[in-house]
Amino acid sequence: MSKNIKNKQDNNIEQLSDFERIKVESNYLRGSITDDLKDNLTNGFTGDNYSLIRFHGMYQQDDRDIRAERIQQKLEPKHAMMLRCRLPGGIITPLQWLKIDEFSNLHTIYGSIRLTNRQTFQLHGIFKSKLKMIHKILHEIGLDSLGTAHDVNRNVLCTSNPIESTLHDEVYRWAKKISNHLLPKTKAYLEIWLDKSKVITTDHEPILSKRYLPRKFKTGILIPPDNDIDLHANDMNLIAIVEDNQLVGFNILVGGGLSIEHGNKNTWPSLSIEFGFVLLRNILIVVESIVTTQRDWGNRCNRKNAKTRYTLQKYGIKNFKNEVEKRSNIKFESIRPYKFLTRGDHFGWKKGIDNKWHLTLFIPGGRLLDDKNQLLKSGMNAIAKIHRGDFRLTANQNLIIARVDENDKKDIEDIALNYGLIKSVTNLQKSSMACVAFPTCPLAMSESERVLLIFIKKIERIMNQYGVGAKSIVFRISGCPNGCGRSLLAEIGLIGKSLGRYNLYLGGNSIGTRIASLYSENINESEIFNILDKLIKLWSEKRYPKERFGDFCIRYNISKKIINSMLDFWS
Ligand code: SRM
Ligand code: SF4
Repeated sequence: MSKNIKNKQDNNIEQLSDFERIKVESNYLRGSITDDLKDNLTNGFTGDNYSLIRFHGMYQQDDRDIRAERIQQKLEPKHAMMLRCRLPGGIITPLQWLKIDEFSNLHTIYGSIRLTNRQTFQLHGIFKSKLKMIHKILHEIGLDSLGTAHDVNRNVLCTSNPIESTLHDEVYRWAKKISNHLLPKTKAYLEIWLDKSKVITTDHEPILSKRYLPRKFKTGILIPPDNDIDLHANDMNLIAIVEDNQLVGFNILVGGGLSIEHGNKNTWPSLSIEFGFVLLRNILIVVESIVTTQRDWGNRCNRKNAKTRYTLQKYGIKNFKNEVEKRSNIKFESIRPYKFLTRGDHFGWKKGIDNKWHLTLFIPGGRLLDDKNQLLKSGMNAIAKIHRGDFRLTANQNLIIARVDENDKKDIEDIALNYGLIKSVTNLQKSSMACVAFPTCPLAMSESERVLLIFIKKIERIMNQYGVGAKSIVFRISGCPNGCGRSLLAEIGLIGKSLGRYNLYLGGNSIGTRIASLYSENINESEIFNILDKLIKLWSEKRYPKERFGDFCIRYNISKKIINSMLDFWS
């Protein structure tokens, strides 16, 4: 297909993005990946395959710390892949963990397991020659990485709060069901990575189509009052509604998203919009209809405006919703009452209603790796060897040792203490987050994960100085405006501009239902902490009892309250 073909859905004369050609010509995501795997001359993938491997859950990267040096030496960049596992709702068994842990120790450059804020893990630094090995290992333990990247429905999130255990089980099953329902149906993954012989039947993608989606699509399921998955980062959200102790259905919200482009006013973040309530029995068809409407109406010319929030803006919320009702033959009922009270994880030991215990651990920057201070990775390995429950990865890059019997509690706690997995953690640390950024992320403009603890310490010093050191502020950093660290939902959010320089956003709230606004642009570290010094001092002096920093910033007109993000965000 030529890229000059008109985008028929839009009936305009814009050119289709080249990604559309790649998808359609890929033969259901096969491309010539198999040929590239046989090519030992390079560690990278060529042409369209560079993009196509993303549908299979891998990104080609290179170590940016040594990129310039290698260019000087006229060497190819040190290509290696990052693999992101599919783990709807973030649950993984100890046995699965041990296998992943072993692979990361033996066959990755960095030796780490990186928990992501979408409840899964990434392995960074896998050479091309080891890719089939990791896919085979994943398959043997019942996992895969299909559809964790690119233009499909991504890893489905699910509230990880362990307290409501029975309800959690039921809602978690929905996360898996939706993930499976929306998964690419192509056999390409099995053929390429698991050497399954080519299946004779023709491929068919009943939901995603041969063109797949116009852009990434994100889904989350929540159990109020927790908004631990940050619903407003997702294209589609399902809020569990419980009546008479029974899950009866979900409120559906559509169109959240956080990424922007510096200076591009045609991009903006958006809260997810309430569509209505749907009974359990109708959930799958409604979910599917939302996805197919976005599939058919989403912008396939300009990827910057291709996500669901832009489709809603272009066609109108009412029209989009009517189309979903038409396709599903289900009418949305009025939204049923729900309320969010918290967003962060519930650290420490908590008892579930099934008498099992759950231990939530704080993992700095989501990175499991041994260093001289903490043996986080070895500690998890030791726990996995004795644990008889499971692990839950949270959407805040932390980890829950879940379903622990009373009898095993002490042993697990002893290991966690010995290896530094339980440490005293400040309130600021608990509500902080950073994206990966350097050295692996090709899009990073500034540091993020590697400066997280340094920045936290500086903010804590200021907070202590003004007597508010024990308070919590949601603080987040992203290394570029893609905003993977969800900085635009923080009370203090930093977004990278260039090395050492950031935009400072203020005014999000504690439960993640308000978008932060730009306070200061392109500032360096010392400017950031000078500003925060003044503002935290003011907050400590003028705040109402219990008033949070983000709320104070709005009340004091330090930051603007964003009501309509499309209009307000850049004004
Ligand atoms: Fe992200 C791209 C890491 C959550 C918005 N993100 C990337 C890539 C793959 C860079 C790339 O395209 O080459 C990063 C890999 C870095 C590395 O070396 O590992 C990356 N994103 C991450 C993770 C690991 C951040 C983390 O520290 O946890 C998260 C993985 C989630 C997962 O398991 O699937 C991650 N990314 C997010 C979120 C937050 C969320 O989903 O809750 C966002 C903002 C919400 C949203 O989508 O609006 C986000 N990532 C992006 C974007 C901008 C997309 C857009 O709408 O324009 C990109 C760039 C792109 O897709 O073109 C991106
Ligand atoms: Fe990379 Fe930017 Fe995402 Fe950070 S926000 S992981 S720098 S793409």
